[in-house]
Amino acid sequence: MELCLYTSWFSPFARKAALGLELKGLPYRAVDALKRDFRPQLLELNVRAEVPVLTDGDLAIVNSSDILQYLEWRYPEPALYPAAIEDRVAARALERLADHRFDPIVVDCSYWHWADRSDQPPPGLRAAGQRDLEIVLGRLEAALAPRPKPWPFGAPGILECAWFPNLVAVRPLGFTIDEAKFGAVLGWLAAMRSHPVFAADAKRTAAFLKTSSSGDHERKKLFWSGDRMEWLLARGFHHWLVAEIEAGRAAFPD
Ligand SMILES: N[C@@H](CCC(=O)N[C@@H](CS)C(=O)NCC(=O)O)C(=O)O
Repeated sequence: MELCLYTSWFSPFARKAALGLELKGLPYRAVDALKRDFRPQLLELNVRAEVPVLTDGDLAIVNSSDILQYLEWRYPEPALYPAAIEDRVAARALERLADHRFDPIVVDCSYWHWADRSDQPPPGLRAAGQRDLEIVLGRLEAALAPRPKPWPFGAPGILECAWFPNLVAVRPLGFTIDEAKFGAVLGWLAAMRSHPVFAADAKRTAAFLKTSSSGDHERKKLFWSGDRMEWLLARGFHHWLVAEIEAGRAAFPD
């Protein structure tokens, strides 16, 4: 049966699912599902029109965490989850930290680097981003520091899949990660960067960014959902978001 990943090499969550497939050594077909002309088909697979979606024969699995869990059930070896139950709980908690706290900050601050817009970020956004990234990285550092090196749970798995795509983007986006404060995080990032699966992922995304065009992909209207809106609202950027909506520059899940 063919595995097919509906993806975008620009999406941290789609890359997370792809990394899971690749760590398991599973061959799959990749479809660029955020291409404008693919939208009707993507809506059939996922009512929210979000990537990633994995199909395995007749089964369609939506949502990156569900995809990693499915892969583990269906193709158990090599494992993406730690063996010990308490480590599984810890790894899932750190996966959620990446998905729900880290991703919104990185993505919300990234728009001025790739979207089709000529303005500047709202005043204070980047400073709020740096401050909150440090809070989240502090939590990650505290969790990683006492654990084995280079892989906190013995081998790369759900933790690395969830963190790598956004963590590798932090410095290129102009944020700082202080070596004195975040030594365990930076050592772990270096280990991922030199692992063939993660190195290939970073290369693929860089190549995608060079070739993708606003003709093929939406770059004017930003897609807003859940935690990415929550972070903006919680940090007082609600007026900016409302202005984006009123200017017709916001899209939402159907
Ligand atoms: N909770 C979902 C989030 C997926 C998500 O936010 N996908 C974004 C890309 S990172 C998306 O497809 N957005 C639609 C768009 O940009 O048109 C997951 O973990 O898979």
